[in-house]
Amino acid sequence: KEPFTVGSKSFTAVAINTAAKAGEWIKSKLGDFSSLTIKTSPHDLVTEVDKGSEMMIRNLIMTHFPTHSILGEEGVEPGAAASIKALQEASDAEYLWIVDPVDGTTNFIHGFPFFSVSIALAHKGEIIVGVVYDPNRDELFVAEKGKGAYVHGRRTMVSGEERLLDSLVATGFPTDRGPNIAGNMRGLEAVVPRVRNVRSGGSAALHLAYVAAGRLSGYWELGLNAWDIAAGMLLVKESGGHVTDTKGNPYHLEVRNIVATNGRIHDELAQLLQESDAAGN
Ligand code: 2AM
Ligand code: CA
Ligand code: CA
Ligand code: CA
Repeated sequence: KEPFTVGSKSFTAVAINTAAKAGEWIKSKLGDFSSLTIKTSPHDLVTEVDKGSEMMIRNLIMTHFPTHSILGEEGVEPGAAASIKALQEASDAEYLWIVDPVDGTTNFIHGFPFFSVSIALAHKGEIIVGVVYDPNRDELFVAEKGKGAYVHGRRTMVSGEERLLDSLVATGFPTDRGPNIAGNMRGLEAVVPRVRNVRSGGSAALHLAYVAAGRLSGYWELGLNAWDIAAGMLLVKESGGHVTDTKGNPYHLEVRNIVATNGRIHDELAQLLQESDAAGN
C-alpha cells in the first residue's frame, strides 16, 4: 500500500493547494515580470517569476512536510549535466517532491497563455502523486498512483484512437542546441506524414495532461528533466495511457526522451521515432 498521508496531512491536498496558489500568482504576473535572465542560451530563459514561484512552492511544502526533500528546476544549475547530477543526488530521499515552478517559461515571457505548474511526489523513487495546474484555463489535473486521474473531480481518460493516422500528437523543441534538435527534426519528418497533425504548445507537463485527458493521442520530446515529466507521467498512466522512453523502455525518473500515448498508438509512434533515429544511438 502506498502511504499518501502523514498523520492527517494528505500529500495530495498539499500538492493541489500549492500548485493552485503558485499558479494564481504566476498568472497575476503575466506581462508584468521584472527581470529576465538567459540560462544556457537565448532559447533557455528564466524570470524572477520562475524563482518566486519555486520559493513559494518550497516554503509551502516545507511547512507541511519538513522532513521531505525537494528537487526544483530553479534550485539546480543550468544545463543537462548539472540536472542529471542533481536528480541522482536527490534520489536517496524517501519522499522527494519534484517541482517545475513554471513549465513553459518561454510562453510566459511572450504572453502565450500555455504554461503550468507541475508538482510530483516520489516515494522511494516511485511517483505516487502528480498535479499539473494550468492557471490560464483554471484546469487542475490530479493523479494518485492506483487511484486514477481527475480534472476538477471529473475522471480523465486517454483518447480512443487506434491508429496514428487518426491521431493528433504533440512534440516540443529542445532548448539546448545540442544533438536533440537534429533528432527532433528527424522524428518530425517521420511522424508528420503518418499522423492527423502535430502540435507544439511549449509546456511538457501540459502536453502530458492533455494526453491524459484525451485531447492529444500522443506526445514525444527529447532532453527533458524529471520536473517536466514526473507529474504528467502519472496523469497519463492513471488515465489508461502508456509512458516509455523513445526506445520503448519503461518510465523511470532518469528518462529524458519521452513518449506518452493513449497506449493504442504507442508501439507505432515509438517505432517511428526509433526508425528515424530521433533520440540517436
Ligand atoms: P521550462 O519552460 O520549464 O523551461 C518545451 O518544449 C519544454 O522544454 C518545456 O517544458 C520547457 O520547460 C522544457 N525546457 C526548457 N528548457 C529546457 C532545457 N534546457 N532542456 C530541456 N528542456 C527544457
Ligand atoms: Ca527552464
Ligand atoms: Ca519545464
Ligand atoms: Ca520551468
